[in-house]
Amino acid sequence: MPAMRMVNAAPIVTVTQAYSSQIAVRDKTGTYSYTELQTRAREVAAVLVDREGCLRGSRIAFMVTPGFDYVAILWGIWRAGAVAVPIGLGYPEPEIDYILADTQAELVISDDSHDTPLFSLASRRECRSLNVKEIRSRAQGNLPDVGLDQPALILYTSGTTSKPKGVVTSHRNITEQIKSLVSAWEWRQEDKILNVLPLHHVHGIINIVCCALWSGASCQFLPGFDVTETFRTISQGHLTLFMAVPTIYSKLIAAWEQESGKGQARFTEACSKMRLMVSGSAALPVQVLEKWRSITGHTLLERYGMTEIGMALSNPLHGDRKPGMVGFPLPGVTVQLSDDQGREIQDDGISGEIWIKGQTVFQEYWQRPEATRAAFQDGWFRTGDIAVIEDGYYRILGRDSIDIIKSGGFKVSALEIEEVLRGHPSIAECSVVGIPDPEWGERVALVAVLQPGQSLELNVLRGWARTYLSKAKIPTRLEVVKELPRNAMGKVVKPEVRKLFE
Ligand code: MCA
Ligand code: AMP
Repeated sequence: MPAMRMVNAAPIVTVTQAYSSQIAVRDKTGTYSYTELQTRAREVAAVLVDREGCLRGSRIAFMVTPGFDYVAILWGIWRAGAVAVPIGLGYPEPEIDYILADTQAELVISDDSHDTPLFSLASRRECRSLNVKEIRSRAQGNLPDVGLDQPALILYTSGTTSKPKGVVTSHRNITEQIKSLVSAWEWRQEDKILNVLPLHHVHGIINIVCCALWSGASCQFLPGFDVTETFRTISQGHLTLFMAVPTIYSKLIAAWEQESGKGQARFTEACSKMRLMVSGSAALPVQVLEKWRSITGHTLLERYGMTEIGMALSNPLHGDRKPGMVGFPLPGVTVQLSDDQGREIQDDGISGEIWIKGQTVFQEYWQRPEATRAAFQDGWFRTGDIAVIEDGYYRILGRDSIDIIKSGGFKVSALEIEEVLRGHPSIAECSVVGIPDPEWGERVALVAVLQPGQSLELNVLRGWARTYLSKAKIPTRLEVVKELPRNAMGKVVKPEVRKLFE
């Protein structure tokens, strides 16, 4: 086995040493230069190594508000040689606990806004806790070298199994994902981007934060998405780039429509000054693309990606962006459409599964060798997404599994939701499907057979589910039926379940 290539620090950390006094991060606490970010990240790493000793490969889970502290913690974890596990900030206790247990996290880090219930869950697992405030040190101790093929990040993604899987990417994977996008979208030092996305997914972490910082650009953070605040910040007119999921564009369109003529004009002018606006994580409805173009003059650049592979396909920065299409392979990414025998489809107009190869592709599912093996064939990662090529552009047609739902840009598993909802005292049997929705892409819809003598209101169910499921997984539609549609084998027929909502 060849020796792992070692570097002084993760490439994203090293590259930015050149940018010293430029503004790296703006958040509600202030404005921070690259030097300040480097210093704080080193401080975080020094404290971690000092307290914990050798951290190579240790999983450190964290819940920190997007902003300067978040980036410093992420980089500090990487400088200390550990593996970063960002947890969704709105997650209910069982979802947090699942990640702590699955990663066997050795340490959790949090700010004041998120230490409850994280620290108590951690202590039950004999996992140590650290508040961002406690990280104050003048320690200048030696930090370890970092192997490029060392695991860097574990992000949780839902799939066709009932529980989410940890997707492990190395420093090399992350570096290649960043380089591909920086080159394709011509990121530059003058860029200013706003992040409103959650930072436990590739879209926010890699496409926005890491690409901006790799390029010496500046990244402004809102603590989370808030349509009024996002509208106001964009309207200030200082941004050059914006990236979001289709649901956010829909919400901004609705906000624009509510504005006075003056407010509309200011927003329109601010957007028209930007150089690029990108949509991804879910299919961008053509009506949203067209409405956005009529408001801002921008044809949104739609691209396609996945947690396991970063970004794979993109409409061009220069050239025709085709509505309903996701463009063509990004630099460094090899893509093929495969038929069900695993043969490459050569002809335009014939659909197949998207298969991906390249150094952007993840290493493995955390501690799931079987799932990892099943995800690859002949060295290709099988995405499960079905597409067709038309005039050289890929068009996504859907997924091979009805149990995967994309809602608000979050991927959720119908099986995971069903398992939780079967625990509701009024529910005897249930089936969950995604139904198309113009705002959310898909909505989570529940069909339930009730226990004898029971009744069930959607609002009551939603209130109950909040304890166990994050927002995107909680059903917003409910049909109560006498029995679930089943085939001769007794299996629930999900297309029939979907029809109940038509
Ligand atoms: C929230 N609500 C929903 C949903 N989510 N209703 C239906 N479907 C949903 N999915 C409800 C809440 O329960 C609440 O209702 C109300 O909407 C407001 O909730 P809130 O969370 O405040 O909504 P929001 O802030 O407006 O959130 C919408 C959002 C969010 C900003 C679009 O979903 C989001 O951040 N999405 C981005 C996800 C993302 O980054 N994906 C990237 C992963 P009530 O008021 O009744 O309680 S994919 C990826 O990384 C790959 C690689 C890729 O290709 O990019
Ligand atoms: P995730 O697992 O959360 O990383 O979500 C990845 C999935 O989002 C992909 O497998 C696709 O199904 C979907 N996706 C991402 N971008 C697009 C897009 N532009 N159009 C349609 N689906 C997309």
